[in-house]
Amino acid sequence: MNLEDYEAVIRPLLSEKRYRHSLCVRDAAVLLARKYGADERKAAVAGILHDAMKDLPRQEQLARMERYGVVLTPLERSSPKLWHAMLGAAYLKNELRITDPEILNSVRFHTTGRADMTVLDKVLFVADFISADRDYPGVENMRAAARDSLEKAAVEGIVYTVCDLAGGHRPIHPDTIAAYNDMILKNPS
Ligand code: DGI
Ligand code: FE
Ligand code: FE
Repeated sequence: MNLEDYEAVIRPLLSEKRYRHSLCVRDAAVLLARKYGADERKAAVAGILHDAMKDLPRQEQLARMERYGVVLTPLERSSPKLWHAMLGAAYLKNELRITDPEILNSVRFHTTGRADMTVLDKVLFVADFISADRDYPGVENMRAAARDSLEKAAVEGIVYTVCDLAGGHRPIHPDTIAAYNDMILKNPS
């Protein structure tokens, strides 16, 4: 399938707002890939598709995870916002027949991060924070960090996520903790 086909695939799955978000993440991911040396086409595919399952009702997300053999830990079951990343990767593999492990992993870990993130993982992770549709306090700082260093921007992103989750007394996924520790150990400040 080409990129336009993937756009057509997600259009009926997503709200207008999230469809626009997906195209903005695609654009941001392609620019970051060009700047930091990831495969631009893989970045485009991952960007377009990363939230493909996000707007499905929870019951349908659960049903599809069952169908694709995605097994949830108790923490994952209790955090529905994590589902669309794991389910998204399984959907790309099972329905869209995408076999490239780099694309599948970047989608799978776009919400939590993970230890030893690849350049493509970080490209998608950071693109999701700085895409043109994002408008949160501090987004300009994230955009500036991303112009300066992909690592720095990824650290800022994971620190924000960990602080936000802990501040809200929400569970933090082991992959998020692993991403945080790995990045802090590699980028001491
Ligand atoms: O899908 P998007 O909204 O574009 O962005 P995303 O996939 O990064 O999802 C962000 C949401 O995921 C946000 O509400 C916080 C939640 N989240 C991220 N990491 C964790 C998490 N939730 C839990 N419980 N644990 C995590 O480690
Ligand atoms: Fe997402
Ligand atoms: Fe997103």
